[in-house]
Amino acid sequence: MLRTARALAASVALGFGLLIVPAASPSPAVGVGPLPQCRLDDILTIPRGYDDWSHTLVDWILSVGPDYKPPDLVSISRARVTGGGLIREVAFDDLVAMADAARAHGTPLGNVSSYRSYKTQKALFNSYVRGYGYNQAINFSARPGHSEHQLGLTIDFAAGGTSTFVSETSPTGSWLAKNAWKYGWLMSYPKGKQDRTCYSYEPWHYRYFGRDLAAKIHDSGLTTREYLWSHYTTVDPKTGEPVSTPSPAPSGSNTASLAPDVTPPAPATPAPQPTPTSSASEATEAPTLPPPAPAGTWFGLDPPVVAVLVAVLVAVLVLVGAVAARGRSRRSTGR
Ligand code: DAL
Ligand code: ZN
Repeated sequence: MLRTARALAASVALGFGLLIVPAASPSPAVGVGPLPQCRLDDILTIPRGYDDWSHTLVDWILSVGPDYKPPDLVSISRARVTGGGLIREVAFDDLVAMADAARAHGTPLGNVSSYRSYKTQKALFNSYVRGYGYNQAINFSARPGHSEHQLGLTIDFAAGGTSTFVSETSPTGSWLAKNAWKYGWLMSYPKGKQDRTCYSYEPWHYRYFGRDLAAKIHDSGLTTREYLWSHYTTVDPKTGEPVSTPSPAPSGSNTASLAPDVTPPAPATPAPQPTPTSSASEATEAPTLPPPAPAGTWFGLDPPVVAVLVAVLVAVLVLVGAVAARGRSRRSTGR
């Protein structure tokens, strides 16, 4: 019995031990830099005109607001990328070129999720909050208004014909990591850079910048967030006030093409909000998928849950072994 108790304690300890386990670049304004710390806020980003697409920044702090909906969304399947969904027409030709090159290499592209409206992002974020809790969800899902998917310039890639996010070790993910920048696309949340991007590693999430700007960002070695803050973003990250720009304003940053102005929503609170349902067309074009297994989870389960499951499993195995051994010992002693 003592042996069984010891084995049980060991198995529980083992369980918990596992816990350890081709658009021209816009003329640069002078971005406000230095890079602000990751902080949850709801400041309207500047610039955010629909013509400012290549240098509009959304992150933990900056939002495009609920009414931002790009006017030129087109179907991704026309680029012979599987999975449906929508992308801005400004990104379409380079998506076709990249998809053709990927196919020629033997690694055709698929789309898991692309344009998402404010409403769809809100439903998605809230579903993650329900599944993982607010403090985890903010590391891998943008709050509504803060997602690059709402810009209509972003694709979460899969291998063609599948709906599983690529990893950088998969043939398709590795091809993208090496070549996407040549076609104007960059991975927004690379490995080991969460202190700068605010989000955990997403080897499938690529945003379009146009070939010129993507090449500059790629060559700089900076993350896209760092580059945009230091070169183009002209809003004070604390006050939300515009910051004056001594050099020529970025192209298209005049008010004529400014996306709808909105009152910034109230600062985020940890309380999850009720989930609205997506419209049928959004559901078709930008399906809300079951939560992926974000970095730091095992098969979609939180580490503490996995640890407890493993501990229970090991304990059951030990108990079964102990009972069997006892039965054998009784038989051998004739009792
Ligand atoms: N997963 C990224 C951060 C998004 O929700 O836009
Ligand atoms: Zn994404």
